[in-house]
Amino acid sequence: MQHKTAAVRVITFGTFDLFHYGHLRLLERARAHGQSLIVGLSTDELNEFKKGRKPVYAYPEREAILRGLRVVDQVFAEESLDAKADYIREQQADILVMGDDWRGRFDHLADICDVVYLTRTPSISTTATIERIQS
Ligand code: C2G
Repeated sequence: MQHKTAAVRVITFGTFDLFHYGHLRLLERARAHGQSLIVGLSTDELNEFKKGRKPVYAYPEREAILRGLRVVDQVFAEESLDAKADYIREQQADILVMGDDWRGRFDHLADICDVVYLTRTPSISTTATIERIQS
């Protein structure tokens, strides 16, 4: 896809709860696809819907962590999994980047932006970390 503007805007989505190395690598690699990175941060309610539990860190804390990162330029609330096309248009994003646990799930958005799936960092996840601490 041709990008008309020089500054390519990358968008990604997630909860980023118990922020870890896999999250950082995903954001760094996403940012490397353009000149700015916008994160659609799942609300606490959306995470409960996705994963069946409240995030450990509430939205304002997760948002503050992301805003503190050099690679993140903008953060907004992702309230629905099905509103990606609207969010992409609103944010004027050129490329959607997601971890490859979502491979194929967003291919239908390829008519409004490029869609890129990145390999997940192995052996680390929020769920595994919660389980490890509990046991
Ligand atoms: N991730 C990764 N490596 C890991 C763990 C996570 O690359 N070891 C990536 C995920 O693939 C995702 C991002 O980090 O792209 C954020 O992960 P989550 O917070 O688990 O996000 P998720 O629940 O997949 O939310 O609309 C889609 C969702 O909101 C995505």
